[in-house]
Amino acid sequence: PSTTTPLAAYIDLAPDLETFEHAALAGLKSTPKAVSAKFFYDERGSRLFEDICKQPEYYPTRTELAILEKNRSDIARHIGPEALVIEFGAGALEKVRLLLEALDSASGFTAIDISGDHLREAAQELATDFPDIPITAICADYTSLDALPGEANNNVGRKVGFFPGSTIGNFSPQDAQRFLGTVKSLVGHAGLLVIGVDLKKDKTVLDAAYNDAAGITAQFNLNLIRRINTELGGHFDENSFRHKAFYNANMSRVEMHLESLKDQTTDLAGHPISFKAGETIHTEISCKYSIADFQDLAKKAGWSPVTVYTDEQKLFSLHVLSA
Ligand code: AVJ
Repeated sequence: PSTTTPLAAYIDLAPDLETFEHAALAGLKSTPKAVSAKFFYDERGSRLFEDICKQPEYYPTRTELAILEKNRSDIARHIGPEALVIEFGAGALEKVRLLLEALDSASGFTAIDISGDHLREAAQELATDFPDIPITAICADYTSLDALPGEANNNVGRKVGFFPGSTIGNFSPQDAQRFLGTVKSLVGHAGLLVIGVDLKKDKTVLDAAYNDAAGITAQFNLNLIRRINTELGGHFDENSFRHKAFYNANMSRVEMHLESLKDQTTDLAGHPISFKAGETIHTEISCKYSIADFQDLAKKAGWSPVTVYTDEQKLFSLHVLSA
């Protein structure tokens, strides 16, 4: 019979539905229309994102995993013993396994994610595979978390933020700087941050990565319309919108939009929302940085670059920063 190790704690700080309704309404009433990428991640959205990571065009996940695998003992040396690792936007928790295996002692691991059930399942599996490490799961919007709950503070060694996947790219550079500052205060004195950052590159590679041939990224993007319909009682016709993603070189970012295929007026909780044919809802930015640009941004937030790893093709970077 299989046995499972219980989580040290599951802490539910989930934002309520009202937050999504409020943000969706405000975003759809403004010009241009925009809804934050964090609302992609319900249970289905989290699963679709994991499918994206397996698509041949989507290079970030496998590249970052290879960088992590190759350099994890060096990273572990920087981290030292008895650390508490805190992951922001934890998802499937595949990457942190490589890190936890390399650390010969860790005083704990805390995973924070907005998608609660998904997080709980992934954290439970991790706890079972790493029975000696107390594992805490926090369901929360980490972009508005300014302190760790008490249970997540029982570390002996340093606190280490772990933010892989280039999720930092979802923030504008200005918001990224602010978030990096928040993480610095969360990890405190002697803290570290291990952060994955996608690198600037050829437009054709980026356009392909966000327009996979199997159409998974399109389904992921359109999942926002599903959520608006099922959770907020919207009346959007999913088939009258299409996925649109492209690299905007001037802004060094990939943009995802949902484009209306016709003039239409839809309804969201009694509010009419009108679209012109070709008008879009801006749903995501994914900012790309050079190594030097990202280090400059981190320095502006008070971090000191320790080291940076990359792959041979210079597709992706993994930075170690110290507080
Ligand atoms: C999870 C934000 C890193 O921007 O590449 C993947 C999300 N969107 N394909 C990214 C995403 C479309 C992803 N991040």
